[in-house]
Order: sequence, then C-alpha cells, then structure tokens
Amino acid sequence: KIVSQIKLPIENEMELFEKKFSGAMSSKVALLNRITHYVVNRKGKQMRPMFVFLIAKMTGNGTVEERTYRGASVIELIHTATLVHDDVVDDSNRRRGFFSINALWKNKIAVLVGDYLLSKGLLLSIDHEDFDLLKIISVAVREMSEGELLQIEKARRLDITEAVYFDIIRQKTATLIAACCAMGAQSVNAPKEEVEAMREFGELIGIAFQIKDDLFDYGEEKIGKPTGIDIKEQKMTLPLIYTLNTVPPKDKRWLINSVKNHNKDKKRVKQVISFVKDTGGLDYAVSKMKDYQQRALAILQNYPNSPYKASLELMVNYVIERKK
Ligand code: 2DE
Ligand code: MG
Ligand code: MG
Ligand code: MG
Ligand code: MG
Repeated sequence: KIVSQIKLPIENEMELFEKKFSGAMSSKVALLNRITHYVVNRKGKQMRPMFVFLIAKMTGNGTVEERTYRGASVIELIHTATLVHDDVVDDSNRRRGFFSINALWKNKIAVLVGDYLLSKGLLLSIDHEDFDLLKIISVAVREMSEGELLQIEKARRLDITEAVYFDIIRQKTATLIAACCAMGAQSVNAPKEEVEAMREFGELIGIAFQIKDDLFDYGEEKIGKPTGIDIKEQKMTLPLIYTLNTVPPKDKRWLINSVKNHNKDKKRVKQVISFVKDTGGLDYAVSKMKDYQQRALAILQNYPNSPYKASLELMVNYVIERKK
C-alpha cells in the first residue's frame, strides 16, 4: 500500500510519535479521555506528521530532533481540534466513515473538546519554551479561523470569484500543511530560506489537497463523507465557481436558484452536481489541482535524491490520487 511505502523511511519516528501523541491528550476528566480515545482510535492518515518527519529528515541530513516530535504532536493536536470544530460548524455527522464527535456527544461537548485539544497543543510548545513553534502554530490557528469565517461570509453571496475561493482554501487548509512543512525544516535548524521554501511547498500541496477534498463532494469516490453537503451549505467550491462563470446567464440563474432553494426539491442537489460535471467544472478543478501538484514537485527538484525526497514525491501524488 502506498501509505506504508511513504512511511518506510520514517517508520521508527512515526512509531515513537504515536506514543507521544496519545499521551499528549490525556486528562483527569474521564469523559474527555473517553472522547479522545474515540478520536485516537479513528485516526486519519496522519499526513501532517508524515510531512513534518520527512521534511525534517530531508533538510536535516537524515536525522530528527526532539523538537521535531513536539512539532508533529502540536500540529496533530491542533489539526484534531479543527476537525472537531469543523464538524460542528458544518453540521456534519460523519468523519472518516465514523460518527463525528458532535453527532455522538452533541455540539456543547464537541466545542469544549476542540478547545481542550487546542489548549493542549499551545501548552506543549509553551512548556518547552519553544516559541518558534508557538509562533508558527498560532499564526496557523488565526488563519484557519479567518478562512472559515471568510467562507461563511462568502456563502451568503453566491457570486464568489475564483480568487476568493483560493484565498479561503489557502487560509482554512493550506496554512496548516504549510506550517507542518516549515516546522519540519525549522526543527532541524535548516536555514531561513529553506524553511520558507518548505512552507511554500506545503502551501502548494495544501491547496491541491483542498481542491481534492472539494471534488469528493461531487461523489466521484466512495468515501466516508456524505456528498452534496457543500452545495447544501451554499459553500461555493471550484467546480461550481467555474461553471457559474462560464455558462449563459439563464443557466447561471437556474444554478443559483437551485443552490439557494435546494430544500424545496430534493432532486436539485443531484441536478446541480450533474450540470457541473456536464459543463466541465470538475475537469477544470482537476486541471488546477494538477498545476499545484507540479509546482510542489518542482520545489523538491532542488534537493538531491534521497528516500525522504522520494517519499515526499509519492505523497504529493497521493494527495491528488487518493480515494479518501
Ligand atoms: C476543512 O474544510 C477545513 C478545516 C478548517 C477548520 C478550522 C476551524 C477553525 P472542510 P471536511 C473550524 C479553527 C479552529 C481551531 C484552531 C480549534 O471542507 O470536508 O469543511 O474534511 O473539510 O469537513
Ligand atoms: Mg467540514
Ligand atoms: Mg468546513
Ligand atoms: Mg477535509
Ligand atoms: Mg469538504
């Protein structure tokens, strides 16, 4: 399997990381421990820690530092917090094929669990007086919150431009992957320019990653997430934006009406999905995603061949080709 192949050059690090990470969440409150266990047992692909370790090893002559583990744990804690909150914000009852925290324990508890995980992440950097790390992660949290709010603001006006779409996904998603990659390099004391190059690399992949996530809403792949949710929330993503901007005014009016009034007729969401496919919206989004993929791969070409670089290349391609 591709993910285990990617992990090969960082197998030991990932194993040690998992131990450190589950310890980092523990609390005296039994309810909280029950919920964090639920989260850990349904962990995702752990792409973010993989980026941290692969980049640390690529930029640091094949070794990682104690700070690298800390960085990976902080990122994963914050990432988990954002997903718990995201499912509340999006009113989504599924995550990775399982019930979301809000579906099982209700919003009140999900909000508080997210806050707890966020504070644990910040404290982990403060406890070690790792202020570089604290800075990287605090900027990411601010950007993600702004990105989410920008998205909500724009959902009320359906005529969002492609430029605004890219701003939103850069903030809500790419920023955290950029932080992973910058942190990986910084944790092994890579020079400043290299830290910045890795941040850029992460941003490019992050944008491609979110375009892919938005494509899943069109149901091309069978994953543990319901489809058509973004449309129902009037969340405008690239395929729909492209179609809106290219079809004749009468089709545009029909589309906008359908998105606004999807409640009145259950078939509407399915019709919007087919219309976007038929008018090239999906193809357009796929080609944009591939542009970002190529730009990310180009950055890696500045490095000599190594198992870490090879895994990073596989990972860039995996982001694009993944089925979930
Ligand atoms: C995923 O978008 C974006 C997630 C960012 C969430 C950030 C929040 C603010 P999607 P999926 C809620 C920051 C909160 C903190 C730091 C606690 O398309 O499809 O909704 O995976 O993702 O649900
Ligand atoms: Mg969501
Ligand atoms: Mg969301
Ligand atoms: Mg997602
Ligand atoms: Mg999504």
